[in-house]
Amino acid sequence: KAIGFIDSGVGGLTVVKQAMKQLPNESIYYLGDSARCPYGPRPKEEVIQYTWEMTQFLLKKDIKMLVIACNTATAAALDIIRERVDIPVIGVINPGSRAAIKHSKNERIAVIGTKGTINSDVYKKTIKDKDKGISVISMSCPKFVPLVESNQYNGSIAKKVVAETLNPLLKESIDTLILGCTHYPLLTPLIQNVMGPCVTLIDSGAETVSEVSTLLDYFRLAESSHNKEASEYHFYTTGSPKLFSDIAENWLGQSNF
Ligand code: DGN
Repeated sequence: KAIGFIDSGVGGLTVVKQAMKQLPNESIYYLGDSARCPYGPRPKEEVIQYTWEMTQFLLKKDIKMLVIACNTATAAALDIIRERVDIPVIGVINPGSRAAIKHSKNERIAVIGTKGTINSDVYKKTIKDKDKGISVISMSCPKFVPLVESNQYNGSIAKKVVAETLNPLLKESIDTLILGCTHYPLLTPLIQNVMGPCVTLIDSGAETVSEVSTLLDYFRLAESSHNKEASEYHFYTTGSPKLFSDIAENWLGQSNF
């Protein structure tokens, strides 16, 4: 059985990339809802409905675990999806928050994400819940996702947009920045360049996959290494297959999408 990953578009591929690296014996089903991306500005009820529709699609593939590889969908729908299905469901917000707390030395963390994620205040609540002393500065970056979805994430326009958007964060003396949207790791070189080498970027994908790995062991769902050759990857998009495969090939370094 495979692990299912869902996202509003190509962003969840940043989590899949970590899964391919950390869990090479596991098969993957991925669904990206690029036709309805971005989810960020949509009302919560709509995000819940779309997340449920994606979940139902992957349940038909007989998955053993579901990763909501989208912060906006995690913020809106994680609890509801968990109630509705009988397989383990993992979101990206808790693992990212934990990693940020672990890394920050000066206890000043910023989180960037979509309007939906930032307005929900979920990162602030999750971090404060674990450590009240930490300051959390939040900022939405609505221009970032369209750059990634249109495969323009490393050109000169992206460079300018990232520099202008993140400029207000430079005066905040943060030492840790959570990439609170799974699309943002594709912009990592540009974001790191603006923030400087003293700021650690947290990509919740890697942390999320560590959590997936622990849960696979706990529920005795992990595939054995004998299955390594048998691991299969299946990708679906509601949007343009060509655009999806261009981005996926480039990002995952594999062909045949
Ligand atoms: N990748 C999604 C996230 O992590 O929030 C959001 C993309 C979007 O729909 N704007």
